[in-house]
Amino acid sequence: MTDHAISRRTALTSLAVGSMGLAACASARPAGAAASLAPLLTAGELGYDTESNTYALPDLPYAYNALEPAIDEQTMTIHHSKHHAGYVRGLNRALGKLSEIRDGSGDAGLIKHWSREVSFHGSGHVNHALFWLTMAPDAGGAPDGLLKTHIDRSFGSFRKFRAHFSAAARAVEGSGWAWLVYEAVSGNLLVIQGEKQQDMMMTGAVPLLGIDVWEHAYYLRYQNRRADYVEAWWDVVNWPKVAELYARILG
Ligand code: MN3
Repeated sequence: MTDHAISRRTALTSLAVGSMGLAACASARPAGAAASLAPLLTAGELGYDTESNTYALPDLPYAYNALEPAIDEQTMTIHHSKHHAGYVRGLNRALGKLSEIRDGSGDAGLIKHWSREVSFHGSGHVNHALFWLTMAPDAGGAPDGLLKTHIDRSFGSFRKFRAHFSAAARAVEGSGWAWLVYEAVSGNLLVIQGEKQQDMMMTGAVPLLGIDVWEHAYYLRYQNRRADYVEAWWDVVNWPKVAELYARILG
């Protein structure tokens, strides 16, 4: 181990996990890991229509009650049909307003506002599309194959990864997400926190798996008990889908 690696590991160990925004053990890029990033979700998975250049709310790949008891039917229904739909609507609206500004018919003074709207609603749309796809009924457990190998390499073990991820999710301040992301330069998998839909994200890092810890994601069933929601969520993580997304990134 190099001095650099030792000092990095020492620094990481000294961090309180609860306040950790970003951490991973040092490791070389895994064999086969591409340095450039391929698109993660497909146009179909994002409801993108080339003709109209707009996004539509993708259907859930399962019924609203399919993730019971971890996530209840009413929460899923409102979350998908109201909250997620709102992000899609907000993204299309903001893109339209920016198009009007380019055409000269819009209010150029609002370019900052609509740009921020694209960031927030666009991230909200992608985050939720990814969230639904990476959950499934009768799921959970642990990953296998290449993803398991790379989780072990980046975090020490699946158990350590899960503890780190759960602690990050519990500790998100206010509304946000905990993410498992792939960072192409190092080839490491990292756990990071996101606030709102896009704040505190890491440029170039590609999310593979995230948990929505906005109160709208759990409050009906769990009220203030976010930790219980996070624990139950592991039972519905769709590892085969996460592995599929990881394979897309590695190309
Ligand atoms: Mn949400």
